[in-house]
Amino acid sequence: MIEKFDPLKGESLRIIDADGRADPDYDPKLPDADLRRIYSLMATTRTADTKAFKLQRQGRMGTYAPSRGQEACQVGPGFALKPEDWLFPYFRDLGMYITLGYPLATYFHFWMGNENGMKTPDGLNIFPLAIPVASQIPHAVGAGMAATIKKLRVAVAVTFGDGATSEGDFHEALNFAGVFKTPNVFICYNNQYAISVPRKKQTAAPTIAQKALAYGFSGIQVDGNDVLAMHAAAREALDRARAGLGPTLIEAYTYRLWDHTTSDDAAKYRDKSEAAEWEKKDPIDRFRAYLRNRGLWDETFEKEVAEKAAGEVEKAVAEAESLPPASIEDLFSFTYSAMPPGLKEQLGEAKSAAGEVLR
Ligand SMILES: Cc1ncc(C[n+]2csc(CCOP(=O)(O)OP(=O)(O)O)c2C)c(N)n1
Repeated sequence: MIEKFDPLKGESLRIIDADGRADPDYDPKLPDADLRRIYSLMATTRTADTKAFKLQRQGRMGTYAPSRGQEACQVGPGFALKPEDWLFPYFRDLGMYITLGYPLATYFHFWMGNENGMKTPDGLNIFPLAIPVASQIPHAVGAGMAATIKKLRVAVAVTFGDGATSEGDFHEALNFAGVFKTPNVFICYNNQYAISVPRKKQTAAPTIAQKALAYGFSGIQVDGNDVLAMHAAAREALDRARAGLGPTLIEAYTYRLWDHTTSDDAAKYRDKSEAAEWEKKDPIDRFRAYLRNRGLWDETFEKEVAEKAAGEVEKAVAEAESLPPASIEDLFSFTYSAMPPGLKEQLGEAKSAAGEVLR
């Protein structure tokens, strides 16, 4: 399927149309239970994301990067990953985390300022999320090369935004991936902005997907607000990676409905009418229409999903807030196994500024 959509011809994959009707040629034909589960995961992501935003405003969470509008491009591929695969995520990936079963309380704890929140529980192959833009992409390719050397039949997925594609790390990583035919799936959430920089100032190329061609492998642009399209594209790319057929770049064409982070004000650089147009393409509404057409959605189901999501989110917040808060040491402890003298000195300064005695 991936080869059928040529980014150079402006072709992109979309399965569910605006009325919630699926293209029978590309519908991945998931079992009903899976479809309902995907809806529930998207709804939980929306609920948790909204809660995180509010917690920041109440002073109960640090700076937070919201995922509103990007639930389909995160949950769709997350649902295609197998437990033995690896994920190298970045800071805007709540739906991935929820789909892969990362404890929400632990995730919230991270955004409350505690590095322990990035200690992935045993059994989950998720690297700590990257804040430095694009730095996770070479790491993912390295992991892909390691998997090949160890003859593991696993795929290694990595997520990043459109802004990351301007970093050297992106190009170096994709070049290695092409040359060494690594089992990577590169998922770019093209949400149209890198903070205030619009996509058209990021690259002169008409699509991000086509950048894969220069590195000798396939790229596909996908409607990132269509969860089935994102799932189908990711599933095929992950299967190909596991089978030793090399990497794929997936460009999820989507939109960040809220601010870049809680420290940003998108109204300063985006026209309100633009966001209003994208509100109409809400990925959860689209998938709900699809489920309704298939007789898999009604008000009772909606209520069940909403109550379950609210319950899980409230429980996670209570748990995260009961965990120990971050200490000053935590800000310094996680880069080096033995702290170099310069950092030790800064730790001392930070502690005395905070009125603590250096131990
Ligand atoms: C190496 C690096 N440079 C700059 C920043 C500051 N910064 C944080 S997010 C961001 C924009 C990222 O945009 P994009 O990659 O499109 O992802 P999005 O935030 O839109 O999901 C920048 C420049 C950073 N975190 N790391």
